Amino acid sequence: MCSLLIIKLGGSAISDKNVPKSVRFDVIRNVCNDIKRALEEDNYSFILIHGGGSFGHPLAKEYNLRSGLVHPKARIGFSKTLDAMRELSMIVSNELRNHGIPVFPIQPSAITIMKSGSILKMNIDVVKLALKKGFIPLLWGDVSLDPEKGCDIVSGDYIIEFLARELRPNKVIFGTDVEGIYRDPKDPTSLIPLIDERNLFDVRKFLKNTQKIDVTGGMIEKLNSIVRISKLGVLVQVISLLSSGNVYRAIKGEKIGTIVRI
Ligand code: IP8
Repeated sequence: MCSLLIIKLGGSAISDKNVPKSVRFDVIRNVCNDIKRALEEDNYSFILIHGGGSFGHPLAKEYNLRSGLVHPKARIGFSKTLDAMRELSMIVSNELRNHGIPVFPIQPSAITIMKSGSILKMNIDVVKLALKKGFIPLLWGDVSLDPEKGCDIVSGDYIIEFLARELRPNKVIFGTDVEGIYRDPKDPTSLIPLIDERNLFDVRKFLKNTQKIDVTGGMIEKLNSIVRISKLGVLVQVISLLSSGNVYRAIKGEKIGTIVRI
């Protein structure tokens, strides 16, 4: 049976969050090489999800899109953010295709409705059929409509959680700009190799004191999402995309970064 893996290309790894619309092509190309290599060796199915990075987050913040259609120019801001994310996804899909990977970009804002901060509906029929027909679906953190407050931001992590619930992948790999989850992000020796129910409470406590926040939450929000995925019985691994070969290693089951098994 062919394994299904969902891989997140974190926005802070594939772009520089401090420089608007900046792209780390070297990081994207490393990921492409790793996926290509794995596909040449084995019969994997992949779904790729990328984050907002310096394309989505600054605009989402500027127009306060998590609060709904409240900013005087919220609709313009929504539309700008949507297109900024399409720009980034075009860059990612171009690179994947240049590496011979049959990517199928699927715009989340066209298939998703959010309500009260979570996904109310997401039509993933095309994602499922694309997989069956040998494509690699690519989705991304995006804007979304909300029937009550008007709009919201659908984080790539929410999309992953939704897909994990529906498709029960063999593994979810979160590619970030750090080696994994740390007890203290300033201390490189404090990487946590395994999070399970024995240390989860402590890890949550450490992260509450040290996290960085973006419009869709910081590491603690990510950890909550990871824990929910892990509770479905899906193996989760958090790795850095900045070191080349890491995605390949994680696909192959090497114990790098942080493994979460609750
Ligand atoms: O970086 C956020 O996606 P994330 C998407 O996966 C936008 O949380 C538009 C800010």
